[in-house]
Amino acid sequence: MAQQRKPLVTNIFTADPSAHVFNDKIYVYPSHDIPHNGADDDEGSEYMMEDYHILSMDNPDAECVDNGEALHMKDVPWVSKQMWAPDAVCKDGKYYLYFPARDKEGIFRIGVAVSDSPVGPFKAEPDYIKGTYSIDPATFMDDDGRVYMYNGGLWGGQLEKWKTGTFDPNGGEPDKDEPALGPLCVEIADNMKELKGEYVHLKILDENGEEIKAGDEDRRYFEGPWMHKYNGTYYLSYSTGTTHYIVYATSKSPMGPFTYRGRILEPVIGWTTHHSIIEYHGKWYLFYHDCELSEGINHRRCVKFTELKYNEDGTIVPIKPYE
Ligand code: FUB
Repeated sequence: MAQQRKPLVTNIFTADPSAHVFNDKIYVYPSHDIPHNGADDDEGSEYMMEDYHILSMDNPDAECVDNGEALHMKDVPWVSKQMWAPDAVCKDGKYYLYFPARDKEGIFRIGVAVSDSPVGPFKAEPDYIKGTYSIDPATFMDDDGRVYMYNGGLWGGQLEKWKTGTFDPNGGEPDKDEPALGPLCVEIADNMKELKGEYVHLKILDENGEEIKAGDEDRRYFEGPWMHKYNGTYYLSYSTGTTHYIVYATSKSPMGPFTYRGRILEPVIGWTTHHSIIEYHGKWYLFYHDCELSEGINHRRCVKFTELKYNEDGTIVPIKPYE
């Protein structure tokens, strides 16, 4: 039986859970952390993942199953290393796994792999999706069937190196009093293997309609975006990285601009925090990770979930993960 706020599986280390409901079952697309004794750094070199395992649960009370290896780096011709946080979409009976990894030049790109089953095995396209860069793809199918990808992450995720639109290995974050870099958003083409158009940098505004500044580390975007829709409003949620919160901003459009609304999850054990949000049979759930299973080793994480509640005005009730 899966228990809320407990590791979903303990046979492997898992992180970055992207949860979805397909055919009335819950599927979780996580990163698969590989244990090692190397040091941590600001580039995230400690996150050495090489493959994906898909988790599934018949319902939130059922046992969580590790469905085994669904895709391995050796079968993805364009990847050199670090297969990080993935996500998946189901369209016309096929499942598309979107995943970031470093290409042969060491630049993070997003690739896609296809399967007839939500748990794989997935077959990767030979090259990454043209026009993509950085990490943490989160895919969202709107009610009209259009599919959007949100992605991007600072530091190890290289987002600031693309500030000018081309890759600058020395590119840094904006100054503290300048607008922060927002996540990227782009529509995915009907064939699910290309982009429709180019990335847009999403704007996240404060309560005065001003863009959140790069120095506002409690609220600015860092990595790990997620999109969901609740009562017709688009909720963009993300990690603030250096301050370790999951926070959210809302809009009437999937491409914003978004207005910051508050926190969803207080810091967990470990440096990173990463989440997803789903509805299952009328209840809402937050999937997240921490390092409880490894007693605090940053690259040995475990995926958990808990119920998420809204207030009547559409704000989210903040979650304290250990209370
Ligand atoms: O798992 C590697 C990286 O750590 C992810 O891409 C980030 O979101 C953070 O969780």
